[in-house]
Amino acid sequence: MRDLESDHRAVPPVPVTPANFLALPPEQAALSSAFAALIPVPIDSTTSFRSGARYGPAAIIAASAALEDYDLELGIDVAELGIHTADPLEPHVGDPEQMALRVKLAVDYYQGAGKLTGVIGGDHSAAIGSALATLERHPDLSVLYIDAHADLRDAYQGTAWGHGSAARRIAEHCPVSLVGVRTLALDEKKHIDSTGIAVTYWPPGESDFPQDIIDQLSPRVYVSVDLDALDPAEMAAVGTPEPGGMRWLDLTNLLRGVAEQREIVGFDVCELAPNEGPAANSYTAAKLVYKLIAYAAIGKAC
Ligand SMILES: [Mn+2]
Repeated sequence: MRDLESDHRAVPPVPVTPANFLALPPEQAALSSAFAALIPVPIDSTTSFRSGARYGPAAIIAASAALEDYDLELGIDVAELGIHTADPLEPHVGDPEQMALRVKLAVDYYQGAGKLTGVIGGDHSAAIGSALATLERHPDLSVLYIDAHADLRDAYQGTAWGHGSAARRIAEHCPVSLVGVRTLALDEKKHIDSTGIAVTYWPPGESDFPQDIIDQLSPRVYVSVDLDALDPAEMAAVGTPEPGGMRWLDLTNLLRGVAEQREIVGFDVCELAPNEGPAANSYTAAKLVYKLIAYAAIGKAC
């Protein structure tokens, strides 16, 4: 009989698929040597239309096993960077504010270990704690908030800490640039007009995309992505799909430009509701997480 007590990495002597992002072997998934740490946040209790974003993190991690480690665009092996996948946070379903605090503490923990920290949602309320933790570490931070919606409601459905208020809560503390917006409430439009908060509506019209957006950002940037910013043709599996959205290359060209001209110091990718659309959408979401890590890494190198 083998002694499993002394064998903390007991695996059978056959190939296995590790249940972490990119299905990395232990040496590439270890926190100590990883460039990035990913925190799954499986919440959707503040979702207003189609729920199911709680299944997003698991679907993204499962789909990521099919991604190639080598990134053709950048010419780097993303797995070589080292990516640690944390255990999923336990949802606090009693109080969205407490959940935001829980995310903030978790992000601060991994940032304190020197890791590029990414949150995998879950609904977009996960961005609040993540962005605010990053702001405490980088007081000159600005937030690039990519979303079909403005998320500027002071409160919605009885909470000020839900996904409809995420940009509003963050913008109370640091500059926010909204990108991709194509639907909003009158109160949100009035708030934009009275505060002058930067919004790039979609499509971006005559503006110099993406440079005009990059020019709005401070040297260190937190990137928050609600996947509904993408057009439903490429991303239908979201709680609130909105036609007329960004295409994959619009989004990745923007993010690459930000990484080259600024420093990406944290991010979230939220709102995948995998049961609401094609399985291909989970793969797209996983690839976006992968691209954000890769862009942040090459940005640091240049
Ligand atoms: Mn949205």
